[in-house]
Amino acid sequence: MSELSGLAGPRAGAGADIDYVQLLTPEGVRIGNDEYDFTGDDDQIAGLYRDMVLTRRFDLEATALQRQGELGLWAPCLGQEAAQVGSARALGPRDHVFPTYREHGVARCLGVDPVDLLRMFRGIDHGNWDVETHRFNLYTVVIGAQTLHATGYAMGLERDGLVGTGDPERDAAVLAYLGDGATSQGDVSEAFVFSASYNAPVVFFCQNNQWAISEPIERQSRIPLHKRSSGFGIPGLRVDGNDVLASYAVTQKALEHARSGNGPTFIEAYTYRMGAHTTSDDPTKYRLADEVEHWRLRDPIARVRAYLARSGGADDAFFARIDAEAEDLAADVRKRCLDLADPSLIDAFDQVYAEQTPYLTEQQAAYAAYLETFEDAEGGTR
Ligand SMILES: Cc1ncc(C[n+]2csc(CCOP(=O)(O)OP(=O)(O)O)c2C)c(N)n1
Repeated sequence: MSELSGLAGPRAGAGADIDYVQLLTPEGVRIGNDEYDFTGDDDQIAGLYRDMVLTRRFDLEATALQRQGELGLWAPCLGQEAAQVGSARALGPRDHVFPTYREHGVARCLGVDPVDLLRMFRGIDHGNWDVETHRFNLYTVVIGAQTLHATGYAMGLERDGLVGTGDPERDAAVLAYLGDGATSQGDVSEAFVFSASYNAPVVFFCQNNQWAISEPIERQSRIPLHKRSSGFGIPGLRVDGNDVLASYAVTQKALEHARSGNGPTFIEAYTYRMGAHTTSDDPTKYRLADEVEHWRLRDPIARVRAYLARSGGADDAFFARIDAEAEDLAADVRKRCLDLADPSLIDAFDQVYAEQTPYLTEQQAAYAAYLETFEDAEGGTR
């Protein structure tokens, strides 16, 4: 290895000593931190455990559905459940989220029907959940673009007088998710510049899952990711992304900081993508099994289960109940996915504008008349 390439540091995913905020060790032991604390009780921790188990089970079912040809593609979140659930459960009732395409655990916490996620990956719509009801924007596949949308929205909140009023019933912030690879995008640099310049109430939550498809993080950044934002004047910190309590605590504090008018924060959640980038990817082509094994020992769900079992916060009956609920969820999602109807072209005319225009009504009628000329026109999918 040349001296220059040595600057990139050790294989980040392979066991380097990492300095980050951690409140629950991989063995399930709670530890203290001077700045961050999880103040919830064991019932709340059991709730976080449930969120993670259900997220994982849904994610596995979606992966299986893709393998069986029911979805065109799936981007698994396996291994990232703690980063997603911890950060999402820290959201306040008026905060708004801008996700990438992998935030299935966040979608769950914000009440998005999991079948609505499947519809997108099945290719029958472009995302149809109500973003205002769920405060969860549509998935964004253009890497990094959502950080600009988030920044613009956050600047809007500020202009609407919804930041730093001191009234917890009013103040709001924005949580933008991004990947480690996204930090290499120009859009993200622009989002940093604007959010810092305008003191926008936005928290950038970067899930450093170590890989941007086949590109390892140390090839993209010579410094730890959380140090990147300081060049833009945005405080950055690193959290153990496989620790749901720490992810919750740091996000809660950063959101509060933003809501109070103190501006943006960048959080690097240090985690790992256990599965493939998407179902079109084969990670065995570019990463070693021992790296995956290293991270398997840091499983985000196992450590919470170990903690709850030891503390008495949950018993065997609780764990069995959650497992049964997860199986029910998977069966329900599978059934409803298989029942999804193919879209009909005739309906597309109704979805262009909120209110139909006369010209489109005319076009729709002409298309319907055209369909009538076919004997098997039922469904209008020609
Ligand atoms: C602007 C843009 N460039 C390239 C791509 C192709 N692409 C899809 S996913 C991906 C890697 C993203 O990695 P990261 O940001 O680390 O997120 P992760 O998928 O690991 O969650 C790339 C380059 C894209 N979707 N958009």
